[in-house]
Amino acid sequence: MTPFRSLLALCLSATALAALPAARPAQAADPGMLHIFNWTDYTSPDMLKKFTKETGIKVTLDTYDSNETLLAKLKAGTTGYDIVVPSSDFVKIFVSQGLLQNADVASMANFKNLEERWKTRAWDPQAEYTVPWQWGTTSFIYDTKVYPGPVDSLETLFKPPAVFKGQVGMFGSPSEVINLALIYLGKPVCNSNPPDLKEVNALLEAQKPFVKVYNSDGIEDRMASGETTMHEVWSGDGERARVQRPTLKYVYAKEGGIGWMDNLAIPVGAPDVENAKKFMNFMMDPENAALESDFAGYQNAVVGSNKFLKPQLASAPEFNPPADYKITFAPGCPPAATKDYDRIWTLLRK
Ligand code: SPD
Repeated sequence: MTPFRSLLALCLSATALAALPAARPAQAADPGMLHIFNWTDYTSPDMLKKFTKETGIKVTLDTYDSNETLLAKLKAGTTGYDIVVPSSDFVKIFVSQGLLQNADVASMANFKNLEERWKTRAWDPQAEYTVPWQWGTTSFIYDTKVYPGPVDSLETLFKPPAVFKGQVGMFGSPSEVINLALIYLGKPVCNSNPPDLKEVNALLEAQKPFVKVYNSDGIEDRMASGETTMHEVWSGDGERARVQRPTLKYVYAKEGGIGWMDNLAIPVGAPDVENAKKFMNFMMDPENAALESDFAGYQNAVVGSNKFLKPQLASAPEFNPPADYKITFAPGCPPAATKDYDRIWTLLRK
């Protein structure tokens, strides 16, 4: 981990999800403050400093590990957060449960800076609730020193060679693990077809002896230190791990992978909606979006940001999927599929 990132990790360890109170106490608007709740290792300290310098608004940051965790927190009641960052496949679930505010994003001054293809998105067709944050792909990374390969299939992750016994990391949330398993099996994602889910169940149970940990946090450290030698991963976290351990390789599998976009949104009950909107608008500026991409390792949706990127990221393989790579953007799973996923997950984690 670079000194820059270890500093952030140090700050975040104090706010790791396990140590979080169930919710920040509900509070009146705290003038000059913005409370952000975002995924772990996903918020550029330089970008936050610039935001505070330009607006005078101070920022607090707490972190979480999955959409499921964020959903549970928001459902439990007012959290005291002004900004949360749900993924594309969860935005509609949050909106349908009345957990997000309409922020009229399309009317914001910097909205014009978004790439045309991201101005409206399937999960927010009128650009009301969300601003694109970062997008990337989900696949896996492995250490070529441990297993020379070649590797071109998700089979290596789900039916690992013997050398990976007890060495594999998988994400810690049902939607992320089961949707990728369905891609490997050539089945539709968000699937509640019993025979398909039976196959998924068998696949994951057979993979289990190879799995050391189901955890979406700490992947970069585990892979950089060699604690795990293969891991399900998001592309940017894979890039960050590979920079530290150059023998790691992110796989663009022949079966394809999952695509997603994480999105800034304002939860119902946010203490300071105006500060939240200022932050949303700030993130649609090319230089600010590039600062964030440089830190996290993912693409953003802002035209003109690429010229501000570090060359190391701009040319990274994890940042540049091959043109013919099949990327499936998962839709929000219907309640029936979510229930089935939870059942498979509970059995797996016993
Ligand atoms: N380091 C955190 C990266 C967060 C990525 N979110 C991806 C969600 C995909 N469902």
